[in-house]
Amino acid sequence: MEQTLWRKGGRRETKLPPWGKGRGDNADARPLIETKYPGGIRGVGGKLTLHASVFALSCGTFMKIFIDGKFYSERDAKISVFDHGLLYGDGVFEGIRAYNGRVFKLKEHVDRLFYSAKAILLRIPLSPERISGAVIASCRANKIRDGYIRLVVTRGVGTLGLGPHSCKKPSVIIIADKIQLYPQRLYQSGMEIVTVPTVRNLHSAVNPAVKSLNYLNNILAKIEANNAGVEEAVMLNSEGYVAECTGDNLFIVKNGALLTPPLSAGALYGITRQTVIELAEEAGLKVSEPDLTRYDLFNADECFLTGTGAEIMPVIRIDGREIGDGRPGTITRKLEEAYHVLTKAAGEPI
Ligand code: PXG
Repeated sequence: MEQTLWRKGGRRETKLPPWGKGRGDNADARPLIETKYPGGIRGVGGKLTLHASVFALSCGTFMKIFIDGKFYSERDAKISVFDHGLLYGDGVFEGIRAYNGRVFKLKEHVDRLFYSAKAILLRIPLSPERISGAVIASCRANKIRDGYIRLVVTRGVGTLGLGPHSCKKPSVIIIADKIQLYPQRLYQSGMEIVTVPTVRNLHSAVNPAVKSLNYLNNILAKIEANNAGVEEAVMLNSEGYVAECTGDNLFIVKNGALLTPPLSAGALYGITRQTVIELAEEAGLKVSEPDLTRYDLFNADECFLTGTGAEIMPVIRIDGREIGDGRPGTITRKLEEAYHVLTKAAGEPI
């Protein structure tokens, strides 16, 4: 099958609207330097190539963490123990990547953050444009050109008791750091995964489409995978259909076509999932979203996982069954290549 998955990189870039001072109200925080960015920016010396905290200890420099409009040194970046994000997991988050001096799919991540917030009746105190600006400013403040940005909105400080009405102001936190979700060798060899007993949350309970701070469902499945000696878990929904993995969406290739569980099966509306669907369609591959069973996974020609953190991870064994010939598949490899070409060239300039 001759298919080209190459595309010329480069998406239309939009300029971020300028934005003024943040509205953060942490009483003891001072802007590090007054700039047009909220709370000011101060770069750290050196390139963050080690895990940031190790780097900080060895070099005496610390990450700059954005909290409610101001940058704090990593040591001083603290939120209240009365924040309902901590007390109840009440809040939403995003995990975003920067490549080559650009923030990849920034608009999509910020949009999803607002959708998650709307679903849990959380009013984000900054506009989408300001949130986007704060993400860019955080990358600049930490000299991040390639990295991982954790964007968190908590319900804010309240009294003990579940009711969110006592929380007057949600907090916006941005950490710009590095991430290595899985060992590099697995990208070469492919990963083994297992199905785990913990069932994906019901839509009618905690909807998996909401990227909330309440990730215990996924964490329990992750623990079960790790107990079985593997890095990731296939999570089934209450009907026994495949939903996704704990932090990645799942795809299979069968007879040259791409299949991935529908969002209604309990999958997150993954931004990498969507990107891969678009790349595959551009390359002329047929993509469908049917309900999938374990049987479908076992008899797939290829399987791979997608996620902002994971990128594209080939899967070679599921529950002891070899997938295809037990090696990363050719369509998987071509999609990986196309994804890397795109990430190098597209995104919001930092
Ligand atoms: N499913 C779940 C449950 C996720 O949390 C994905 C799929 C992939 O979606 P994106 O939009 O990234 O293609 C996610 C992504 C972290 C972290 O530590 C975040 C995720 C997964 C693992 C770790 O920030 N979210």
